[in-house]
Order: sequence, then C-alpha cells, then structure tokens
Amino acid sequence: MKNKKQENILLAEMTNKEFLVKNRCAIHAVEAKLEMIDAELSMKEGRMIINSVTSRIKQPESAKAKLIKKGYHVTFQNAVEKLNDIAGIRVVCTYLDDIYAISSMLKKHKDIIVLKEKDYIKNTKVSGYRSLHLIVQVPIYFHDANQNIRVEVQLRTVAMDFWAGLDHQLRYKKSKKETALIGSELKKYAEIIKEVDEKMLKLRHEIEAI
Ligand code: 0O2
Repeated sequence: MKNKKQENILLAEMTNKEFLVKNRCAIHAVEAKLEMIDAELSMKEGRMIINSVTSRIKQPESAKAKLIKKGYHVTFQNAVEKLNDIAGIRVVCTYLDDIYAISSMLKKHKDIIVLKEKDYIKNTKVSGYRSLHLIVQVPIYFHDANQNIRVEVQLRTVAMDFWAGLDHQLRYKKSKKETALIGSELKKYAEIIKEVDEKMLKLRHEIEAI
C-alpha cells in the first residue's frame, strides 16, 4: 500500500510542470553549448561534425523500471538522487575522434561539472554497446536561485547509433531464446562496426593528407 502511494507520487512528480521545465532548461543549456562546439569544430575542420542531437526527459515508467533494476525503492526522491539520466541528450557524429573532441571541449565550459565519465568505446559493454557517456551538472536559474541539474550526454558515431537502435529494439522482444541468439549475432556486428569506425577514420586521415 505504502509502495503504491510512493509510486503514484513518483508518477505525479515526474509529470509535474515545474520538474519538466527545469529538466528541459538544463537540456537546452547543454544543447546550446553543443551547438557552439559544433560551429567551432565544423569551421576548424571544414566538414560537418555533429549529425544529430536529440534529447528526452525520462518517462516515469522508465524511471520506475530503472529504480527497481538498481534495487532502490520506487520513490521520487530516489529517482532524483540515484538516476543520472532523467535529462538525457544523444549526440551522433560521423567519426570516432569527433566524439573525444566534442567531449573535451564540453568539459572546458566553466559552468559544466563532469560528475562521471563512462567510456564504453574503450571498454565495450558485454552486450557490444559502445558510446561515451558524460554525466554533467549544469546550473539553471529558476525561482530566483541557481539550481544544479544532472544531464546524461551520450556521444556516439552514426555506426554506433545504428547498432544501439537495433539492440534497443531487441530488448523489447519477449522470447528469451530468440533474443539470446540475435543478441550474440548483434555482438558480432558490434565488432564489425568497431572496425568500420576505425577504418573510416583512417581513410579520412589519408584523404586529409593528400
Ligand atoms: P533509455 O531507454 O535509453 O532512456 P549510472 O547510473 O550513470 O552509473 P546507468 O544509467 O545505470 O549508469 O547505466 P549506463 O550503462 O550508463 O546506461 C545508461 C543508458 O545507456 C541506457 O539508458 C541506454 O540508453 C544506454 N545503454 C547502456 N547499455 C546499453 C546497451 O547494452 N544497449 C543499448 N542499446 N543501450 C545501452 P536506459 O536506462 O536503458 O534507458
């Protein structure tokens, strides 16, 4: 009974207008920085750097599932304190080195604090998942005061994004036997994609050297 009440509070608070506005503002603040970084890098390199930037605020149901998965009670307080990806931004670029260039420039912004960095490119997840994750803290000015909001920034190449999309789709399928089989197949493709990313970067360097 008490659990159900807490769950209902979580659902209500995560759809509360002020909560959504604050997270949206934090996302906008980081997106504005990414836009500047993209403009500067594109100018310097003479090519397109960021292919797409998408963002989302985590759905209450997804927050609830993640809290349960992590072994926390489903409460609004736990969602805000324990989940790093209530506000999330995904940056997709063409080349591997662009990911690190963007990340390094983002870290230089004085009002951004990097709380956590997870390099699933250097340390590929068991599933085959690859991306660079930054958990950043950004200040927003709200109700006459500065408030710090965490935003998860996922940086990946087009190839990594292609892979993650299929993997995500697979996760929603029910049959354990089939998904295990496809999962191991997908893992092999993650290796191929890794090679392609590295080869494309090498080729770009060769073209630039001509
Ligand atoms: P959704 O639906 O993407 O919003 P942390 O609390 O920061 O220490 P966290 O969040 O528990 O760590 O885990 P992690 O590994 O940093 O992953 C967070 C997000 O990365 C996931 O969000 C996915 O978006 C993505 N991700 C991680 N592993 C995989 C994977 O194997 N395949 C795919 N396709 N994506 C992955 P969520 O919470 O799953 O939700």
